[in-house]
Amino acid sequence: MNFAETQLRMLTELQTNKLERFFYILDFDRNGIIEKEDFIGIAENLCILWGIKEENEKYKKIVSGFEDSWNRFNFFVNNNDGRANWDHWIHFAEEMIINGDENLFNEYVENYVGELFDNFDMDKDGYINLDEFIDLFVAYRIEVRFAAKAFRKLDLNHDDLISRGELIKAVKEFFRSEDPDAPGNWLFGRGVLPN
Ligand SMILES: [Ca+2]
Ligand SMILES: [Ca+2]
Ligand SMILES: [Ca+2]
Repeated sequence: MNFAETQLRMLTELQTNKLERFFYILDFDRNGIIEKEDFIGIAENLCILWGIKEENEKYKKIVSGFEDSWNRFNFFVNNNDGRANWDHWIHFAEEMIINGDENLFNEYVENYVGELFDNFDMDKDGYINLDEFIDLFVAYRIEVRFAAKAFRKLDLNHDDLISRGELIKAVKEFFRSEDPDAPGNWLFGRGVLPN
């Protein structure tokens, strides 16, 4: 291994930009820290969107799904510290997402995509359709006007469904790609952010 290969790759501006957006989306109450309450807030938002009342069994199921997501996020990103600030997140991203072991990165992405399917593939057909994708945008309070375009970008084979494989590719590109034209940049709307 030569010296260049042992150097940590630095985050590019585009990657930082996308990681910032991801942080912003997860920090549901916008207090600059990602905590369990943010994940619960997103779950509750979804329940309101789907008209599911608190006394309904489904409500508990959705909230506990997001609790599981939080537990995994907390485990991966901040060693179960209970809260992740921007420094935690960017440190994790640089070490694990950009420079990390390929197998761990793949595991992280597959876990994450599994969560998205658990939480948003409402009809359990193994695909995310446009309606389900719009729900994801609404739940995370992403500007919905970008949802249809983002959906078309991520639907690589144009069958009007996002498959698990397509979503895995999108998440990988979202986290890692330095290419401003990568379709995965659209995972959470509007491609490359203007500065
Ligand atoms: Ca927060
Ligand atoms: Ca579905
Ligand atoms: Ca497709």
